[in-house]
Amino acid sequence: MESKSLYDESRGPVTIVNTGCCHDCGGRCVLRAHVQDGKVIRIESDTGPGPQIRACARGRAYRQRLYSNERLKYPLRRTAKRGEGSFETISWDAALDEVAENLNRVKKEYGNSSVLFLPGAGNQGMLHGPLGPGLMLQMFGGFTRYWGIPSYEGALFASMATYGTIKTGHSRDDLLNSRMILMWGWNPANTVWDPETALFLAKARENGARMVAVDPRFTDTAATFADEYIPIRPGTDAAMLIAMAYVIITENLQDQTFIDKHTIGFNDYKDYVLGRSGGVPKTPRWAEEITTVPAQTIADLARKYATNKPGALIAGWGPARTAMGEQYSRAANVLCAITGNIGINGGYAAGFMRAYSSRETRHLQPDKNKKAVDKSKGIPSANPVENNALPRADSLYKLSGGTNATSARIHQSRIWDAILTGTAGGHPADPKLAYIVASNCLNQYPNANRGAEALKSLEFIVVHDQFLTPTAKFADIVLPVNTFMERSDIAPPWLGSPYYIYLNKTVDSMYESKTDLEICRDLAPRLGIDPGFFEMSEDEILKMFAGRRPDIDDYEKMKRDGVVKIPLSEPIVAFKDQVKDPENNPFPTLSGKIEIACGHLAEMDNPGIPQVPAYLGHKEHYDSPLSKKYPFQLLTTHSKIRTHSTLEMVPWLREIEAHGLWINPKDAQKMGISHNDMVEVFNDRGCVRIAARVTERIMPGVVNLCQGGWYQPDENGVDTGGCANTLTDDTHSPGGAFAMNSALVDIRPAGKPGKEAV
Ligand SMILES: Nc1nc2c(c(=O)[nH]1)N[C@H]1C(S)=C(S)[C@@H](COP(=O)(O)OP(=O)(O)OC[C@H]3O[C@@H](n4cnc5c(=O)[nH]c(N)nc54)[C@H](O)[C@@H]3O)O[C@H]1N2
Ligand SMILES: Nc1nc2c(c(=O)[nH]1)N[C@H]1C(S)=C(S)[C@@H](COP(=O)(O)OP(=O)(O)OC[C@H]3O[C@@H](n4cnc5c(=O)[nH]c(N)nc54)[C@H](O)[C@@H]3O)O[C@H]1N2
Ligand code: SF4
Ligand SMILES: [Mo]
Repeated sequence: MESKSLYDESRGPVTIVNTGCCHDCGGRCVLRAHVQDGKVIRIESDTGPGPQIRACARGRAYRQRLYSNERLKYPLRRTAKRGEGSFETISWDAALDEVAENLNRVKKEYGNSSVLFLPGAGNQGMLHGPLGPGLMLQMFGGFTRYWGIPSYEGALFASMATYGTIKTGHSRDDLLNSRMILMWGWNPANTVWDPETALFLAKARENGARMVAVDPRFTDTAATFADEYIPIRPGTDAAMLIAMAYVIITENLQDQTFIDKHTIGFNDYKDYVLGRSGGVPKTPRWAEEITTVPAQTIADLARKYATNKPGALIAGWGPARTAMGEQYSRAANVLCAITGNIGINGGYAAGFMRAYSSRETRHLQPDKNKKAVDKSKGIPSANPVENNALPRADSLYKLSGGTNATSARIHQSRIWDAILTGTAGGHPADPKLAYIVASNCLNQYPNANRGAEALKSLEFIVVHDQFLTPTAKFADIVLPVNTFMERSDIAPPWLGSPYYIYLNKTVDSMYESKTDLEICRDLAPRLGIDPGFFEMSEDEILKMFAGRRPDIDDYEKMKRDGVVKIPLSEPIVAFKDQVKDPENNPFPTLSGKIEIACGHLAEMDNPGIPQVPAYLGHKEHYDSPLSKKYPFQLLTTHSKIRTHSTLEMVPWLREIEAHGLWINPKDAQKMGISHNDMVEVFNDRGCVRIAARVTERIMPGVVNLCQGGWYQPDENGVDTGGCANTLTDDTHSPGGAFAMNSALVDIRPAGKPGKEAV
């Protein structure tokens, strides 16, 4: 398509390229790039029929990332100590020779398990990003990697334990059938959760649904959509959900027919809730002490949710990203079950919440791990290092479709510990070399100071990225990668709406940057690997991927349009068949029913993951002994101006919201801190110096530092870049949840902006 009118006519014609944005931000949106003389001069979004897949400010501001002067332009070799950030420019040949030399050497000296592969979420297209390097290293004889995804590991574990699947969601249009919507620790106004979510929340509100937000912060979502906002102390949600069950059970508001027909273990849960099996009755008064939510509010919400059916309890992942995160998710799932809100229009099962299956990775390779696991023989794997490793005893290995249960992997939060302590520390490998692709792991994994120490101890580090991130500063070799505007790809939506976007290459690769795939093509021969796959053209591979998806029937049309929206004849409702006809459609759990008490968990016999959901404390809980030393609970939420640490360098986005520590005026006043004053936030793991954002939008006793600020320690080791993970704990819950919203901290004033700390 050509048009000139809007533009300077003395220059060339303007072409509109249908492309998209595919960073890991809860979206995957249509972008229409206006290109003139080989340069993107303007970006707009979906102009097609609704519901539109509309880009947010981050995608629309992408020109400032594409053309940022901070982009990596050439391959770099380190010239100073790790982390100092001094590099020299070298040729691609010299860089790849050095990477290959080190890979070959480490393999020979220590074996493939010493090669640590750390893929990140930077690119969410099917083709570009870590896919190529992963296949290459697999052909090279394998590597050690992590299990546990910080996004959702707690929610996933709970979803598997309760329902045996992660497909527990409804398509968003079904919100129009809900009479009540509980937005629990969920902030899609910022985090998107598929681009049409805000539209359907707005429509549901117009439709008269009662909307309630439960969150320690008065979020943009609460401000925009909620009729009622309930602040809650972080990490205590399980107590509130269990007390809601108490009200429902003692007032006989449960859906007994549904419970009898579709669930097992209700009586075990009832015993726990009523205090018959140890402990006290879990009354609203009991929960008020723990959560700070008034008992009356808890009881009212329970009654309304149980009697205004259908109701959608949407249990966000933020509260599950806590030290005992899976208990909250399990308690939410069970509340949906005992009220019979599952398998019906307008209801919701909570759980992991995938609706449509477009994110499943069938296009890559047959997943051998989907076979039933024989514990004595181990898990078959395409990665030679993992082949036939036994399943982890703390995993739900008898169920297929959750986290890979192999004991050959290291939990992501323990990667730094594994580098520093290796097999002697109980880990499955002794990492010597890190191969890092599309990941700012130093910044994004918990406990960044420990991460820096770990990265310093490795023999060799190679990073593929687009910017010199805090992680890249620790690399021996940094390889410049192009952005999604400089290549083609297909991207499924973030959680699972029924569409795909096709990203047409918009401009040529800038400077000497390449795709991750091209890097593998050039590296493969140096590693003695057949570069076959890597020599296929982008178009051949994308066509092959699309061909393996039954819901993409016209590849060329998708490519032309930049998007394929799959029409639904009716809203997707998880477990509709199981609830309508249970005889012929068992739940994919071991019992075939919703497991309020989970048999697999009972076998584990671990008090940290009891068979029914429970409220459990931990070492950094609000009432733990450590809270005397560090009295504030720190949240590290997802920022509206970044996708994790990506887009940090975009000036337009920085104008939207300044990075800072959210603190309630009551707390700030006690310490003499005013808005914009510098503060130091600290605990035993580190210290961050940052401006205070004094706001009533966060409850007293709780502070928030959005994750993604770039780690930048000064000469005293104080992080001046505002990286939340300078403060977070590198351990995980018994079910694998990350403790990123469970750090205790203290705060001290550190002067006025621009002045030295006091
Ligand atoms: N703009 C933007 N969008 C994104 C991303 C991004 O980086 N930027 N990242 C994407 C990715 S990969 C993911 S995994 C998702 C993450 O999506 P979420 O996990 O939903 O996002 P968060 O902001 O971490 O948390 C959501 C809410 O939970 C609240 N919360 C935290 N702890 C507790 C608690 O203990 N109890 C209660 N009730 N609430 C709590 C927070 O205050 C926050 O408002 O977002 C995706 N979307
Ligand atoms: N404290 C705290 N920490 C968190 C979270 C939290 O809630 N709290 N959330 C966690 C979550 S949910 C997630 S998903 C992770 C995300 O953590 P990461 O996966 O590390 O995500 P990003 O920080 O966005 O870093 C991705 C990097 O990939 C680069 N990149 C983009 N596209 C490409 C490409 O095509 N090729 C290559 N080679 N590089 C590319 C970007 O420039 C960027 O540096 O962070 C986690 N960290
Ligand atoms: S940053 Fe996310 S929500 Fe925004 S345009 Fe890109 S993919 Fe869409
Ligand atoms: Mo995530």
